[in-house]
Amino acid sequence: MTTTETEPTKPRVFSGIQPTGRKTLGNYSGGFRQYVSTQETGDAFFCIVDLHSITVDYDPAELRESTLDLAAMLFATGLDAQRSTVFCQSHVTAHAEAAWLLSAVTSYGQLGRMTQFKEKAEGRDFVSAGLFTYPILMAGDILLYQTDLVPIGEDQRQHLELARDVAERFNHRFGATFRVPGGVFPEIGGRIMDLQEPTKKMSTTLSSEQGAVYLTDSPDGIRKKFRSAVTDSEREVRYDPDAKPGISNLLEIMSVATAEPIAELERRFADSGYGTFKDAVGESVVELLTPIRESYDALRADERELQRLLGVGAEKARRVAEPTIEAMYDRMGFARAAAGRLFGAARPRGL
Ligand code: AQP
Repeated sequence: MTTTETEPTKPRVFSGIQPTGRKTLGNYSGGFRQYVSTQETGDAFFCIVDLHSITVDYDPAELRESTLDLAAMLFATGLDAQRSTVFCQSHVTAHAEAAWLLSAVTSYGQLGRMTQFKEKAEGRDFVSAGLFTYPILMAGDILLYQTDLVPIGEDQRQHLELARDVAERFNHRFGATFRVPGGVFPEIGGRIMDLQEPTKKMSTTLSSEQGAVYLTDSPDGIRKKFRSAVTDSEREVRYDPDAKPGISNLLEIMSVATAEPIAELERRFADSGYGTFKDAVGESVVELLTPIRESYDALRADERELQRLLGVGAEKARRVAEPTIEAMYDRMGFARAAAGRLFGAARPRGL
């Protein structure tokens, strides 16, 4: 084990993203974009959280494909396999183990207050137990890596709060074991809204085709979606999320795409009609996403290389997670095999 793995001098960064559905501009803004900027400053781990994907109805064949889709998208948006550890959650069994152990210090009441659970459970005939316990798995994902910083969008704030509570409860009950992580939220674009229903977040699973912009949408498809984005009748390009959610969302999106401050955009489009403004927003997103889509297509075509990169990432992730999961078992009072983990590489003969 190298020194950098046990005593990181840079902050440890961790974030997870689900391999379900087509990734949206919201995921780009709260997720991908932040991963790339934090990889520059921290010792970064980015996890394709496939175990989370089975908490809602899904197709096993699609999960396999979308895991590689997401790996390609993580590299296409700028993650560098030399600098960041990119891996798949199910390749590191400590994640599932940590979730079970942490369930002992997670309150049922707090899980029931998670807004994402309520939103996703609403109106479904079948609500899996996994959808309810999902935040414990997420807490384990983060805590296993002794994480300092978690780059995420606003919708994950409540889940991160739960992870912090779980870490503190475990540390209090069993002795100091985890770092208590902090969130990194974008100043602009922490919650990109649905283009058709701008009071709801742009969502992979809940948005309509027209309401969400997908990272692999064609340039013309993107332009059309922005042209038909819902606004208001006032015709003034002004940032006011409460009174003007549609226009404010478009201003945030254009600011994310061009890195121009919102105030500057307000000035530039002060005398333009909504039509001109919407076209400009659409064009800025086309410019942002075109090189990403091209890079994605090239990377996605080489499955063997993607698998190789995920293999390298998993190996590093396993090494880094191992001391934490061992400490958890130990402090919780489990009798461990003298030669190491019962079912790990050091499994004693005869067991
Ligand atoms: N609308 C959003 N605005 C800003 N950030 C967002 N994120 C998601 N939606 C927005 C951020 O993207 C990262 C990955 O999210 P995820 O793993 O939860 O991916 P997902 O479930 O496929 O994405 P959705 O769209 O959030 O799906 P639903 O609504 O089905 O759960 C996270 O950092 C998240 O904050």
